[in-house]
Amino acid sequence: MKAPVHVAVTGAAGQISYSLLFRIASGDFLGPDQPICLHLLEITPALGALEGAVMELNDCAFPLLQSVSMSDDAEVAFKDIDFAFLVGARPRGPGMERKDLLEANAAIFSVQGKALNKVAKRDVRVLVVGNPANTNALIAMNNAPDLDPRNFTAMTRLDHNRAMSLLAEKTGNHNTDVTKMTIWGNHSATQYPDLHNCLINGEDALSKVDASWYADDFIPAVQQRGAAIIKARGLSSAASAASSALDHMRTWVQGTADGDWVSMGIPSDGSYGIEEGLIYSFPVTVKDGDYSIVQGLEINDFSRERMIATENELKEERDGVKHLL
Ligand code: NAX
Repeated sequence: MKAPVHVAVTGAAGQISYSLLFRIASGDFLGPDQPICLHLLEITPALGALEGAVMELNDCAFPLLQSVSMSDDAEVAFKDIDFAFLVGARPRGPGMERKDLLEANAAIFSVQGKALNKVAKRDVRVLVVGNPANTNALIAMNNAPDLDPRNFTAMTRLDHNRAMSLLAEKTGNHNTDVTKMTIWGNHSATQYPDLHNCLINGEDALSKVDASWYADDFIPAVQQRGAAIIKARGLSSAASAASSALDHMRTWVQGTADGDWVSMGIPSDGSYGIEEGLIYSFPVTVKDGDYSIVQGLEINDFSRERMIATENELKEERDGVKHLL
């Protein structure tokens, strides 16, 4: 039997985790032969609810699940972990301004970044799901000076998956027929889902749809999909977010398929003129556990304008929390 991997999940009593924990423990993350130890982090008032979720995890009698620990202290939860799913975040409360929300989350992610820096394995892979995901990842990364910045990522895989599925539906194909989808920028309404390099069954996706559908329907539909789900369900996306978080981490470990890529929020190295250091979503390929930004894509004026708009939003978010970086 393989040695267990140690996986931390924050916000473990929340709704995304209610799907995520069970899928990690059942083998959906790293396969049916990889034992798992779960390290769960919650705020103190939610530890009671978390106990209930842990009782259910135990009741599943998952063969792969070796241990489950709970804590309200990040330095305890992150001790010697291999993977961190940072899902927990402060939701926007009544009357809370965007600035207050950024600050409240910045405070959480600076503490968690410091804890990762102090106690996690040196090659820990970190995925930030909690919003504002890109800027939260930036804060965690900047508070972990002893860890490789490349190990801090933010989730835009849900946006990527949404875009693939909406395009497949529109063109009467299956999502597995769609390759080379790209989400640029922030996981927010400014993100830019780009079809210029996207293929459907190996053929140019843009040749299969109207330019007006692309600009006026598709892009806003991907950008607003989260809001559409809240409207329909009365709750924000949870199972799909958990599923995409698993996709993100699994791809990071196992690699991308030949001839395809995925979207990941990662520290910019200046590629495509995006300011270095921002956590920006790029198209990436992954090989041997390491990601590389897809280079050499042609960027036209339509794309450039949208890539800059979402970059500007990320700069504003960063400038709002500069004191915590
Ligand atoms: P919930 O409110 O159901 O759960 C969040 C949990 O985090 C709560 O149990 C809370 O007690 C806990 N928490 C708060 N502060 C914490 C801290 N300092 N340490 C540990 N735990 C803490 O939210 P849920 O629906 O699970 O969503 C979680 C986050 O994911 C939200 O920020 C949400 O906006 C974000 N999302 C991000 C997505 C993405 O694609 N990047 C998509 C889905 C989702 O909207």
